Amino acid sequence: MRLVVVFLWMVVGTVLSLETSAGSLYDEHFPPLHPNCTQSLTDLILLRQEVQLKELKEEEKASSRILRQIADILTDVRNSLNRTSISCPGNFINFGDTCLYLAKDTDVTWEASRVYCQGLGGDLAVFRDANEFAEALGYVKGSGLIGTTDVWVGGNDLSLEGEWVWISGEDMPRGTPFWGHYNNAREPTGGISQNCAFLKGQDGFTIHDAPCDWKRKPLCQMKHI
Ligand SMILES: [Ca+2]
Repeated sequence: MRLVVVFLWMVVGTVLSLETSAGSLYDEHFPPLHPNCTQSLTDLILLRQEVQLKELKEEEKASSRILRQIADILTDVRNSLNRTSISCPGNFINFGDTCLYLAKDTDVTWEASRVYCQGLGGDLAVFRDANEFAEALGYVKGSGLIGTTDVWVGGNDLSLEGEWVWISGEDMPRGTPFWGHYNNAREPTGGISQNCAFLKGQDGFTIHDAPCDWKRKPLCQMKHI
């Protein structure tokens, strides 16, 4: 009987010991959840969503940028097609929104040049800005003229000495790059004896003033038809 009691005591002791040991092992490998664990998990999910949203926004920005670039390219293509589809009559050549024609075989006075150009449906050329002036100069210089050739354009101070205006009614610009030099002085320098504007070949086809009854070649201009 005593042996049985001792044996049972040993079994109970072993079981209690095993339970204590198993509890320690469980706690060691599966620590209890931290009170903030749920909060941390939520924060992690939110952070991940925030990153994904940021990436989506960046992709959206890139897509918008590409669409804008495509739109710009299409606009350029359309403008280019419009330009090439614009026609100029006869010997006129397209420059911007106007047509130019240099009558290389005609030498007439300034007034006669206007009549000549008007007979073709235009008038003497005027330049609204430096770009138009540069385009016209490129055309004149590339026309195969000798360097001493002079060309009438549509500017004058016939109405009021010193008040240079285009035949279209606008004031003519002064200085560079339009007007050239004569005897180291900036044109116009001719006073009351020189009231009509021409492109002087010997001065890089810049504008000079001259007596209106001199004979030069007309640079005609007309709007697109
Ligand atoms: Ca004058």
